[in-house]
Amino acid sequence: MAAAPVISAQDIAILDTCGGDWRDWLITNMSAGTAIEVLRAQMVEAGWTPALAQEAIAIARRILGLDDAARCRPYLPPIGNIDLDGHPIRVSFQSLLPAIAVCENVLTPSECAALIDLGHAEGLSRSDVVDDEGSDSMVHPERTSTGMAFARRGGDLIQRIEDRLARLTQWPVENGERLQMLRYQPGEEYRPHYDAFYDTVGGRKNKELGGQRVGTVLVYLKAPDKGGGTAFPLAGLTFFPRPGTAILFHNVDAKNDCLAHSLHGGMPVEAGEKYILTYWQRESAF
Ligand code: PD2
Ligand code: ZN
Repeated sequence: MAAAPVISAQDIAILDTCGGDWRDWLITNMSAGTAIEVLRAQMVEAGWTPALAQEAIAIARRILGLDDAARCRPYLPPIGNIDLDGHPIRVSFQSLLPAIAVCENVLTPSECAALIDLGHAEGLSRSDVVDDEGSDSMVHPERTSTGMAFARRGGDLIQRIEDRLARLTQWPVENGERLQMLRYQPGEEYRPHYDAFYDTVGGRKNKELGGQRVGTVLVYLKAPDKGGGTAFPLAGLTFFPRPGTAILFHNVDAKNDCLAHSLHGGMPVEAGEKYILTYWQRESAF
């Protein structure tokens, strides 16, 4: 058994620098796997000096027994403007539990249209889900969209988008699954679910190569006329599709197990059509 961490009175005093509530806040969000840069930015904004925030973060990590590997997950940029080699992106929303960032203009209108055309040219079929019993995947009433998956590095457009999403999240492109394009017609939905693999026969089999699905990027390509929002029921959040806007979030806690608060779903489309690009990011290259 690992030795219990040694926590001194001085450590506790540092955690309580800005009042006792910060200790719970830090431990809760760190257990949930929130990226350290995000925690640090919030603390500094609330009045912590950067040095003390860094020390408090290190103490909380020691209390939770987190090693360096536990910290690794896709970066979620804080609210503000980003320039990715001349491509401007606006981060307009951020939450901590689960860690979510909403980024506008991740794809341009012409990229959205080109992806839809390319997806259709390759052909759509009924979407599937992971089979927890062991076979690879299965059609299930919880996911009624149609869709397809683009080959990794499959052409200039796909490469450019994979590279942009990898740069935005500072997560290796080799860890990304194939980009999937999904189409939802009226009545179609993806009921609330987790993107992370469970500890089941099927989940463990999927993790053999590439490990856990630590992050998800959803990019809206076309908005429906009504319905079709992406909901996080345990966080009380719903995002409505806007073409080009991406929702980035973490699926796992600090130990890379499925994070309860990451429960999310695509609400039924009520009128029109919704198109979305899904990019699941793994723990390691595969
Ligand atoms: O289409 C959506 O809004 C949606 C919601 C939840 C897509 C996914 N999950 C997914 O593809 O994982
Ligand atoms: Zn999902």
